[in-house]
Amino acid sequence: MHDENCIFCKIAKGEIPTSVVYEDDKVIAFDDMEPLMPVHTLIIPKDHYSDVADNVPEDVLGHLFATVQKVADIKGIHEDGFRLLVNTGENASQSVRHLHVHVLGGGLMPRPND
Ligand code: DGP
Repeated sequence: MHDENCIFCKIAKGEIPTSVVYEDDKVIAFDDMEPLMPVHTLIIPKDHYSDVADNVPEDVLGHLFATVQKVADIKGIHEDGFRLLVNTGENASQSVRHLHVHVLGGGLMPRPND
């Protein structure tokens, strides 16, 4: 369940130094290297799935999203609110083809159509 050419698989295996926010046996959360907001953390499954539509088992999806509130608590953004972003495929400009959830917070974000 790993792709040796995938940068996020390398992060999941601890092969690349990363600012880890949370980790357990199934997921790892780490700070984005190009933050768009004061808080910008990525949550990934440790197993490799190219995106959210890559036949990801429901328990993996559930665990991934259950981790969101842990990250929000750790980062102190739970109360004020935050945004989740899951870019999927070419039209969404997904640049890393390993499923990841962006957790963005720490300030007011305009609605996408504003
Ligand atoms: P996306 O466009 O949804 O595929 O976003 C991928 C994000 O991953 C982008 O915001 C930059 C981030 N990223 C890419 N490579 C690395 C890395 O090696 N380390 C960290 N911390 N973030 C990375």
